[in-house]
Amino acid sequence: MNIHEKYMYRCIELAKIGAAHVAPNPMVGAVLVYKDRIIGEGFHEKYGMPHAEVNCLNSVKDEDTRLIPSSALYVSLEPCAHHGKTPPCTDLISEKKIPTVVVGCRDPFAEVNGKGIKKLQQAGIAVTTGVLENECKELNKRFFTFHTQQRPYILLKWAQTANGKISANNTERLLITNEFTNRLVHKWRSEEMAILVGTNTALLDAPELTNRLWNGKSPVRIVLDMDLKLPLSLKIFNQKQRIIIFNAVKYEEKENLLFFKLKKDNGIIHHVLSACHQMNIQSIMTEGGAKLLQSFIDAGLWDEARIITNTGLRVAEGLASPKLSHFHHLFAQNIFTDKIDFYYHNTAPF
Ligand code: AOF
Ligand code: ZN
Repeated sequence: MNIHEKYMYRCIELAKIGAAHVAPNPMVGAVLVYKDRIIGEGFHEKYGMPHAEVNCLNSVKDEDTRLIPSSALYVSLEPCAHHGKTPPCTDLISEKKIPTVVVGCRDPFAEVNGKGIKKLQQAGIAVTTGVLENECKELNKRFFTFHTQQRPYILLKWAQTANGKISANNTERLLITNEFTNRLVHKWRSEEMAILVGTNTALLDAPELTNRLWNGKSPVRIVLDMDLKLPLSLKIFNQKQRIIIFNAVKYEEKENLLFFKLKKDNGIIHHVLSACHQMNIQSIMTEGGAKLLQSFIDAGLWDEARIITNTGLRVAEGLASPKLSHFHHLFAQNIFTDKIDFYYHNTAPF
């Protein structure tokens, strides 16, 4: 590991502390280094609040401020050049007379996208880019997918028995995963902006789709109910969190319920994703059912899959789980008899 990478890893570590508080902004970390000594550190802590660079420079001790014009600033994402909720970081970097900036990766957000690096260079600052570029992009895989593909990052999740069934052949809900895994799944829910299920899952499983077994924000709930068949008495419609009901009947908004009308044709998934993009939903976890998951897979519209297999459970008959294709297996994790396989679509994206 070279010296640039060492400090960029620290930026990534810092950035991660902002997880769950900064979306739809990216997680960003910054480190200020004077002669191989860190004199300032910061990260983007909360959406709408100061950027990593600002917090990093504010953290410099009084006795070290005179060193700022001789230091190098490391930042995991290209410094912004636009006026958003906060002023441009590039201006601050120039004002502080920082001579060297090392950037992890370019910001894909249209308002920045290269303009930050250009502005720094025009101010006579030496800029090095692409240090741990893949790691920095992966850190913000949701943000990158949203801005480069104009759709949310799609995480598929399902649980299956050892013989590949996601439900038994009766109306009773089949509980596949153990209580530790359930907590992990709720943690995952807290990390995504939205959670999506189809009509049958909403009806038969009657889930609440909140992350009540974990801390933090619950995702926005999304249900596909084209013909508005679901009774409003279902738990999913409670007022605990916002719910978007994609349907082909009406557009109506009341309190936490948004009925969003879509064209009913064979491009429904595309319509859902572009509506989510319009609503600034950066990531979606799709929890089922099998048909809906399979249509995402078949359309090639997914980024990551987490499949939980209870290796100790078999049912004689049941609904077959979806079949993943074009995947890259990342790793597996075991929680008692539950085995969780993590996959990326195609090869690792970054
Ligand atoms: C940075 N450093 O720490 C972050 C950046 O509305 P604002 O002002 O918060 O700007 C949000 C945009 O700024 C966001 O979409 C992304 O392009 C960039 N985020 N940039 O220089 C940071 N979080
Ligand atoms: Zn900024």
